[in-house]
Amino acid sequence: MTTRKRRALAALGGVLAAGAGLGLGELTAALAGGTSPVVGVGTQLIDLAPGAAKDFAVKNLGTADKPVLIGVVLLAVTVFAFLAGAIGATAPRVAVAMTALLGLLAILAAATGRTLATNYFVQVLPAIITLLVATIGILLVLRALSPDPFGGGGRRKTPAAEGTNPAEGTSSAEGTSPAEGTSSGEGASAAEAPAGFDRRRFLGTAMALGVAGAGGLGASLVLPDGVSEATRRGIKLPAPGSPARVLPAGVAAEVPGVSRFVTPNPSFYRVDTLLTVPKVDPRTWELRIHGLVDRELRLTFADLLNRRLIERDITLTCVSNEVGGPYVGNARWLGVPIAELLREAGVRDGADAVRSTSVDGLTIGTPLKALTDGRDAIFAVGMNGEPLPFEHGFPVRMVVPGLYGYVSATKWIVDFEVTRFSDFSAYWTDRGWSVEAPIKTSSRIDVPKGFASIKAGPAVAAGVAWAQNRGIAKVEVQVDDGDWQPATLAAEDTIDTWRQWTFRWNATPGNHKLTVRATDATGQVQTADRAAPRPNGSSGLHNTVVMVE
Ligand SMILES: Nc1nc2c(c(=O)[nH]1)N[C@H]1C(S)=C(S)[C@@H](COP(=O)(O)O)O[C@H]1N2
Ligand SMILES: [Mo]
Repeated sequence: MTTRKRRALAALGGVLAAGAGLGLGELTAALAGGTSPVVGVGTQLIDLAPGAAKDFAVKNLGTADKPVLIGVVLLAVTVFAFLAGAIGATAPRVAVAMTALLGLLAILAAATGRTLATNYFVQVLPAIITLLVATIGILLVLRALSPDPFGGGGRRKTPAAEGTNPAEGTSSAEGTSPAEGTSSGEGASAAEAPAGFDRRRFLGTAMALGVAGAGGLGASLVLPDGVSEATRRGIKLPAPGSPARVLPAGVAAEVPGVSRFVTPNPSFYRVDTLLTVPKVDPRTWELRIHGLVDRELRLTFADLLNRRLIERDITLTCVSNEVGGPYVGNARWLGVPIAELLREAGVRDGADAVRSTSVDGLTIGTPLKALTDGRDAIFAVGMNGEPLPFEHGFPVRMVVPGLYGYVSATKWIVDFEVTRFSDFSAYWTDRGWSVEAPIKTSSRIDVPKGFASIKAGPAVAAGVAWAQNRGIAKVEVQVDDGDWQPATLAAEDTIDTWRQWTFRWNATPGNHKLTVRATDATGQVQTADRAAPRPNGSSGLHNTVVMVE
């Protein structure tokens, strides 16, 4: 067999060996828990990525950032394993080392990644399986290609085959490779021997690895992970002790194209750092409230449901939202007032912050004041009349009116520690975002869409404005460089919800620019100063250009 052919087969074998390692590693993760090798490495990439890269992903990939990242990890592994195998055709030790390195990286990612897994061994077990299977796999592949891969037989080839094949230009250097030192003495005597390729053995090995890889991956995908959607749907939420206000008539600007006043769950924006959505079992879920408190509290999901629940309409906003952007949504939340639990726990003097942690180990820091100053900060169990969707933090998340999500809205929460800001730093603040981040007064034009063409004559623009925990008092629109003119405000639901507005104007032919600005109920006018989302939220005025015919 030519070196070229052996290289191709070895490369294929390298990919199959890595695939088998990943497949059985993923299967182990699905069966025993622990960190999935692919997700573990991907999550580390997210955590290590420079802020700018992350901002780019949030902005340009949106929710697709997660499948894209998993795809990138799989592609990188495939390319690396392909190279490892190809190199292995002539330098088997390098191939084994490279393959083992893949496993080691997965172990490293699992061992150092964010996690709350209490059993450290279980956490790294899937990656250990990946390492063992992939390494044994590549050894089997090399054995099938040559009965004695490390003894020198692995690189036996007839001088004729080597010399005449132009595609093997690089092979001239191979004999001098330090990895093959032992083989050089045997080269000549073995030259006329066949390469030792055992076709049946190779096919058998390749098939076994392929089945392990595809089977393991397939099974890990179909195995139920965590609790099922049926279980979630089956949860009956109690009626609130304090219902949300009945939506006042006229909260919605009746203009086609304006955001719905209540954002339906399936279209509610989603921002988090997770590659796979946790499916936490509410039967075993527990929230620990501790730290600078007189009494530590431990609450089960049933404990929460048995308490007095309040229902509130609250608009959530992401700090990453650009001016005019989509990362804002309004929902009807059901939950337990955080202030009541803090009172029961008894907050000690000196505390000024809460560090909350999600099931995957992500931390969020929230000012204690925002949880105790009378606003409706809750541990939410319901969203728009159903248990929280998995994507939005099932079974329990925090919702705090007036603060950006990254400093308040911990999804899949499991730990709540009363502490001091000076004693910790949270996930996002470690990455250059502000420690405290109240939501900036903002407004957005929903219709007309940018560069829409409309007919000359009476026209209407409409959109939303928000200044949670303060309320919107006024919205104004400017046509081109004209005066600021008042828009008509839709009815206010609460100061914690966005408010819709409409603006009627007389459109004259030509291109026109509409600009919007809001004033909150404290009298603060939305600033025209442009700021990027980092470090504490975008600012500037949203405008849109329309073509009037
Ligand atoms: N566990 C966890 N909670 C989280 C996040 C996260 O990455 N992990 N992201 C936060 C951010 S940045 C925002 S804006 C909100 C978004 O909530 P949503 O996805 O339900 O809209 O969740 C917050 N809670
Ligand atoms: Mo966010």
